[in-house]
Order: sequence, then C-alpha cells, then structure tokens
Amino acid sequence: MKIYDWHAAPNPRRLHIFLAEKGIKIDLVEVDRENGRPAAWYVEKFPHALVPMLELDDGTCIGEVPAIWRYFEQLQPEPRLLGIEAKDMALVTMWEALARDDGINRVAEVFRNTHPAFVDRALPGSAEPIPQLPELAQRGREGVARFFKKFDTQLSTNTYVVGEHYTVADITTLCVVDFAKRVGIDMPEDCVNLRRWHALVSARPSASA
Ligand SMILES: N[C@@H](CCC(=O)N[C@@H](CS)C(=O)NCC(=O)O)C(=O)O
Repeated sequence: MKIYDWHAAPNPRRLHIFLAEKGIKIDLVEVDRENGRPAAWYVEKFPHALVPMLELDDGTCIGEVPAIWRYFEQLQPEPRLLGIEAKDMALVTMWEALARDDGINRVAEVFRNTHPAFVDRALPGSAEPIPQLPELAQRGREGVARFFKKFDTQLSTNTYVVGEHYTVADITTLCVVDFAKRVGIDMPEDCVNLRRWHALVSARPSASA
C-alpha cells in the first residue's frame, strides 16, 4: 500500500502525525502539481482530487483523513488514538470534528481566499474555477478567533483536548494552530491553556513527522 501526499500541506500532516504515533511506515508518493492542482494522472486515479489518499494493494483508493485513520486503527489498535471506550470515542470524534470544522476549515478559508497561488482555486478538489472572496477570508479570521477561545476553554480542564490521553483530537488541533501560524495568525497571548497544550504536543517526536 502507499499514501499519495503533499508533504507540507495541513491535511496530509494529520495523517503523518497519526502514523508516526503508531510507528507505522508506509511508502509515500508526492503528487506533482499542474497549475497548482493535483496532476491529471492523480485525478484520474482519484477523481475527488484531494490528498492524502491511501491506495491499498488491491487498488482500493481511500481518501478523507478520518477514514484512513480508522483503517489503520483497526489494523493496529495500539496506541489507541480514536478513543478507548464508548463515551471517550464519542468525545474524541466530537472534538476532532470541531477542530476540523471550526479550525482547519476556517484557516483554509483565510489561506485560500487571500494567497495568490489560489486565485480561482478557492476550494480544493474542484476542476471548475472557484473565485477568491475577501469576505470569506474575513469570516475565516473571525472563525479562527472563536476556535482559539473554544479550545482554550476546553484545555482549561483537560490535559489533552479530551481528558488525559493524546488522541486524533490533539492531532487535528495541532495542525490547525500551526496552519494558522503560516497565515500569520498566532494563538492570542491570553489563551494560556492552549499555549500550554501546544508546547506539550509539539514536543512529541510525531509533531515533526
Ligand atoms: N477532508 C479532506 C481534506 C483534504 C484536503 O483538503 N487536502 C488538500 C491539501 S491540505 C488538497 O487536497 N488540496 C488540493 C487542491 O488544493 O487542489 C481530508 O480529510 O482528507
């Protein structure tokens, strides 16, 4: 099996960190870009035109990071990164989804609606031109501010995003905070809980996977 990748991109990073935590090594194929989009050969193989994607030895193509996580968690359960018992699993799923929807998608809204490389490519995965909208960048910035506050509050009573164990909720949240920094938005000074947590999870070897 192999993973099709854009190594520096935030969604593939969610997968790299997960695999590093589990100690799983897989062949990576860096997808080349054509006019900024994934190359035609890749889109033919995987018409959703997004990375990362896991291709199994039988040719099955699995996209969407949580689907790929679930596949590997089933193959190699330890360390458990999707939660352990029913309540814990539900909370991990909830907080990971919040980090994705309130966090990574809001930063992406800023990034894709401002960066010159994304003119007419404001959403990923589409061959149709999608124009940049400055209003969406502004809405994204406001969303990122709400994300910081929400996660700072959650981390005021939790060592990790959900309780005392590192999970995929931490992985996506870390990718949000570091992606936000790339677009010039840092954690507010008064988000002391988020900052404490960020130092903790950034010190794990997986953070540089
Ligand atoms: N929901 C998807 C998001 C994947 C995604 O948006 N990947 C970006 C890279 S971070 C991409 O493929 N971009 C392609 C493009 O910009 O055309 C997942 O969980 O895998």
